[in-house]
Amino acid sequence: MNRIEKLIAKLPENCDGAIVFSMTNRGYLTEFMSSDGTLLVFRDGAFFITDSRYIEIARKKVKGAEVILQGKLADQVAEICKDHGVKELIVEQELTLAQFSMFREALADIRLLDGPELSDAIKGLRAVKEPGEIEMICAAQDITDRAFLEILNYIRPGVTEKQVAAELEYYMRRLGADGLAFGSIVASGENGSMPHAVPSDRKIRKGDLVTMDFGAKLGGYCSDMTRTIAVGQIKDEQLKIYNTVLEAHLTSMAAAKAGCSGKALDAIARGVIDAAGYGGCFGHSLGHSLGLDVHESPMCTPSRDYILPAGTIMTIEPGIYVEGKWGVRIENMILVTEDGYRNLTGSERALITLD
Ligand SMILES: [Mn+2]
Repeated sequence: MNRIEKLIAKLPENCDGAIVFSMTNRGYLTEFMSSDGTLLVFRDGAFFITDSRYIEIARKKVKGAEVILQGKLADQVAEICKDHGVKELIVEQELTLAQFSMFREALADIRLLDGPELSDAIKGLRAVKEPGEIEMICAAQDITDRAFLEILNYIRPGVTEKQVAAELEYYMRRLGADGLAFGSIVASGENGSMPHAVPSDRKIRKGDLVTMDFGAKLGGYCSDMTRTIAVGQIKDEQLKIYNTVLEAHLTSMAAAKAGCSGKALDAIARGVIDAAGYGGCFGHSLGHSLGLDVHESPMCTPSRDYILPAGTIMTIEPGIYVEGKWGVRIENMILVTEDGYRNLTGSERALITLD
């Protein structure tokens, strides 16, 4: 079964089909990425409408849908629906209000269902990676790991966070990345207490911890890793934080297995951090899935209980952030399996100290 056929099997019974408009959901289902396009999925077939910029390549690459050149989109969608006797269509929750209004106006005779069922069905498909997707994410991570080794030769007192980010990104591109999975984070010294700090002109100094969170994109797929390294001699408290985060990372990861609860894994990591006296210093979730997007469902979070299926890829990324002082985060990706997990990140996790 191709991905569109898998979606058809999961469509709620009360609808005749679905409109998939958002970029990554469309890209996932058709296995063709484009900034423009509309996918109509009916029980008896699917149609992918796109404009002249993509039509030639779409005709070669789109899987499981008939490719149609875009004219006046709203009229085309209405006509195709009429030809197929469609009365009720489910739309994604990812649509903007403006897009939803456009379809509602164009499809006056059709009932549009805007519940979560379509988005949840696609999330469920995307959560379980196919072998080819796992291979691509591993290849993206291999580039990311190699870029990390390279950057260790570049970091020294006096270079700025922005310079480190630029070099990291250059290494990833040179090693074959198509682009970045997300804007790289390089946070040194006191900037390390902000989990999503933007690289600044701050110069790295002796005694700094430097957190780098980055990932390559390859074939549409993201990788994601974080390492905190030390430059020069660090204080005992910095080392204690590092070792606590590492223990939280290792113990929560060790409990990962298909069918386990993401909330429970988060609680294991949070328990280690709280017990070391850093309660309240780990504000974000333990981890997230990723694929075509850098953040995907499911998650390991205290705010909702997700059950992790076999074949999902999760990040495990606990951190401790002490405002105005410093921060540490260690992030690997794992493939969740029936027996446990497979670690997909090759880089060293023991503290690396550069002189
Ligand atoms: Mn991450």
